[in-house]
Amino acid sequence: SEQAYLDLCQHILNNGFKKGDRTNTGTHSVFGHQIRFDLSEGFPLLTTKKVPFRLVASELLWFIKGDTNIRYLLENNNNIWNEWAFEKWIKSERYTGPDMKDFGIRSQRDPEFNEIYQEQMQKFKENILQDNTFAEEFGDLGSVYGKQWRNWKTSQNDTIDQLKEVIESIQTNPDSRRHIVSAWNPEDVPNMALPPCHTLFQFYVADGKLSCQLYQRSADVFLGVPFNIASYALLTHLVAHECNLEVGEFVHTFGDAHIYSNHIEQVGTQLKRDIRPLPKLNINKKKSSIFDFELTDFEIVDYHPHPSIKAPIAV
Ligand code: THF
Repeated sequence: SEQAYLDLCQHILNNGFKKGDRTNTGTHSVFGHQIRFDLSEGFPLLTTKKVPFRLVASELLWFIKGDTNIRYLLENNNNIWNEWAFEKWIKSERYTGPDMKDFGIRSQRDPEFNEIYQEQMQKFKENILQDNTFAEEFGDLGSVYGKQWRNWKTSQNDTIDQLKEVIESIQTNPDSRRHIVSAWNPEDVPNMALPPCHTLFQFYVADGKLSCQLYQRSADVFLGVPFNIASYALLTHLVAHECNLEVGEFVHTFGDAHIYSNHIEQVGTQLKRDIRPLPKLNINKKKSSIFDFELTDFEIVDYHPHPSIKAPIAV
C-alpha cells in the first residue's frame, strides 16, 4: 500500500545508517525491507506526490521492446536516462567540449557550471535525435534491462528471450516456481554503465491471479522507487492481460534502500501529506500481446495526486 511506502521512508529517516555511495551524494540507508501492493485495489501510482505515468510507461515499453538506446526515450520526451548516456559521451575521445567531469554533483552545486552543462546536454540530445550514427554509438547504454530481458547472450552465442519465455511458462505451466526474469548477468556487469538496480523478478499464479515480486538490490527511495512500483505494476497488468488472469499483488523486496541526503527535505514534505484514493488503469482490450502495446493503449483515470516534488537525481 502507499502507507507501506511512506512507512519505509519514515523507517529510513529514523533508523537508516549514514552511508557514503558511488555518487558521493551521501545517503541514509537500511538493508532488507519488503512492501506489498494489492493491485486489485487500484493502480499504485503514488498520490502523496504526482508521479509522471507517461514517463513510467514509455520506459517500460522501451524495456519490453528490448531497446537499450535512449533515442526512443527522447522521441517520447523522456529524459530519465540521459545522464548515463551523456557520461559515456563525455568520456569518449570524440568529446572535445568543456570539462564535464563529475557533472552530476557540480551541476547541482555550481550554477555557472550548470549553465555550461545544460548547453552541452542540449547539444547531445539534439545529436542523438538527428544523427543516426551518433545515436548508434552514443545513445546506447549497453547491456541494460532491455538487452537482458529480451536478448540475454549465452556462452554458445545464442540469445534467450526471457520475457517471451516467462509469458509462455505462465500460460502453459502456471503453478511453476520458475517464472523468473533476471537482469543480473555477472559476466556483463563490468561492461555496464549502471548494473541493474531491479535485479530479478518472479511471477506467481494462484486463484486465477497473477502476482509479481521484484528484488531490487539498490533503491533510490524518493525518486526511483515510485517509478519502479508503477512500472512493475504496469508490467504485471500487461502480462496478466495476455495470460487471461486477474492481477494479484506486487511484492517489492529491497536490498539497500536509501534516501539521498539531498532528498530528505522533500521526503519530509511528502510524509506530511494525506493519502488519496488510487487511480485506475485502463488498457486497450483490442490488443493482447505485451509486445504490441504503445503509449496510447494505456490510460490512467481518477488520478488526483498532491503536486509533484522536485529533487535532483544522483548520477
Ligand atoms: N539512478 C538513481 N540515482 N536513482 C534512480 O532511481 C535510478 N533509476 C534509473 C537509473 N538510474 C537511477 C533511472 N530512473 C527520475 C525517475 C526515475 C529515474 C531517473 C530519474 C526522475 O527524475 N523523476 C522525476 C521526474 C523527472 C521528469 O519529470 O523528467 C520525479 O519527480 O519523479 C532507477 O530505476
